[in-house]
Amino acid sequence: EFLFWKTQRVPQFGDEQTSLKQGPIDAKVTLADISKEPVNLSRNIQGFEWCTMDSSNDDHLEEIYTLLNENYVEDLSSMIRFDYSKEFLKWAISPPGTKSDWQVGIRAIVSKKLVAFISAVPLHLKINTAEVESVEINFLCVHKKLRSKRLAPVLIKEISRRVALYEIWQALYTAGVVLPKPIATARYTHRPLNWDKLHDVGVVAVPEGVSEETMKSKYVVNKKQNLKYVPFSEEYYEETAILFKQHNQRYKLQHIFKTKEEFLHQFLPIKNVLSSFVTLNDEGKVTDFISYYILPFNVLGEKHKTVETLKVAYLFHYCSDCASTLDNDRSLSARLGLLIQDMLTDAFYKKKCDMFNCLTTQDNGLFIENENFNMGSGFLNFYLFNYFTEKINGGVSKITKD
Ligand code: YNC
Ligand code: MG
Repeated sequence: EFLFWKTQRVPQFGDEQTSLKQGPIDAKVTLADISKEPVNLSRNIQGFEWCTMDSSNDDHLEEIYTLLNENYVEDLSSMIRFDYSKEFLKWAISPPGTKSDWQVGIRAIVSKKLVAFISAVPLHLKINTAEVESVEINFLCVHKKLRSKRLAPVLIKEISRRVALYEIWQALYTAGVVLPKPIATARYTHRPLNWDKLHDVGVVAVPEGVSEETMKSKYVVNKKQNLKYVPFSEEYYEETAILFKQHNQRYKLQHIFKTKEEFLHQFLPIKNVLSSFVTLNDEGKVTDFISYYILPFNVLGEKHKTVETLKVAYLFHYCSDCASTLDNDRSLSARLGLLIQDMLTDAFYKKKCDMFNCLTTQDNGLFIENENFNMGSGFLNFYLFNYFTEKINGGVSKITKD
C-alpha cells in the first residue's frame, strides 16, 4: 500500500496527532540536498528520455493536447473523457511566473512521441493565517500503453526536483483518487442545462416513476438574467481585487493573487475558455464578480455516434460585497442564487454549454440545492506536499481546473 507515497514528505494515514498543528513537514531540506541531474528513467523503461515542453510553442502545445486528449482522466464508466482545448491548456499551465522547465515530458528516443507529462505553476497559498509560497501540480498523465510501470512516481520526483531548484518546498494538488492524505475533500455537483442531449448521451437518468417531461421542466433555464453584468476587464481590476480579497477571508485555504498581472491572467475572459463578469450598482461600483470556465468532453464508445462532445461549464472564483461581514449568510445566499441563475443563463443560451458543474467548495452550499445541482459520484481530494495542517472541512476556495 502506497509504496511510493510512504517515502514522500506527506502526512501518512494512521499518523497520530503530533504537536505540530501547521507547518512544513521537513523544514531542513536545502538546495544543497537537491540533485542537479534528472531522475533516472531507464530503471523503469528503456528507450525513453526526459524533455521540457513549452506551451507557447504551437507544436509542443499540440503534442500535450494530443497526449491528454487520448489518455487523460475519464469518468468511472469510461463514458466521457476530458478534452481540454489548447487555449485552455495554455491558460492553465502558463500563468505569470511560470518557469521554463516546469512543463515536463517523457519522449520515445527514436520516434520522439510524447508519452507522459506533468506540470507545475507558481501558486501563493494562504492556509489559515499563513502565506505559503508553493506550486500547483496538474496534468499528470502517462500514455495508456505505459501504465503500471511506476512512471507516475518518477514524474513526481522529477517535477519535485525541478521545483526545489527554485527553492520552493511546498505544493498543492488535487486528485480523484485517495492518497496519503487529503487535507480536504469536495464533491462534484452537476446542474443539467441541455437535458435532452445529456439524456441521449446517458449521463442523466430518469428516476423511476418520473416522466421525462417532469425532468425536463425541472431543469428549464431562465432566459432573462436577474442582474446587470459587464464582462470583467482591466478597468475593474482595482475594485474587484479588493472585493476578492475581502470575500476570500472567509476561507481557510485560499489562492491569493499578489500582482495585477496574476489576477488578470486568471480572470480576463478568454473565448471558449473562461467567462467572467462584474455586476455594477447604480453608481457604477463593482458589487460582485463571478467566473466559470468551459471544458469540452469527448463522449466515448460506439453507442453515441450522434453526439461527440459535451460542453461543461465549471464554476470558478467569485466574490460579492454581501460577504463583507461574517454573519451575513442570508444575504450572501440570496445574492449567490441570483448570480448563479444568471451564469446558468449565460452558459446555456450564450455559450451553448450542456451542463454546469460546481464543487462543494467556497460558499456553494448556499445555492446547490435551490438551483438544482445534483450530487455527483465524483470527489476531489485536496493535498499539500511537505506541509501539515489540520483537516479543513469546508472553507476551501482554491480551484484546480480539473
Ligand atoms: C495521482 N493522480 O498511488 P503508491 S491528478 C498522485 N496523483 O503510488 P504508476 C498517483 N499519485 O500507491 P500509472 C496518482 N495516481 O505505490 C496514481 N498515483 O504510493 C500513484 N491516468 O504509479 C499511485 N491523471 O506509474 C502509486 O501508475 C503510483 O501507470 C503508481 O500512472 C498514474 O494531475 C497516472 O488521472 C495517474 O495518466 C499517471 O494512471 C495514470 O497508473 C494516468 O505505476 C489518467 O502512482 C490521467 C490522470 C492524474 C490527474 C494530477 C495531480 C497530480 C499530483 C501528483 C503529486 C504531486 C506531488 C507534489 C510534487 C511537487 C513537490 C514540490 C514542491
Ligand atoms: Mg507507469
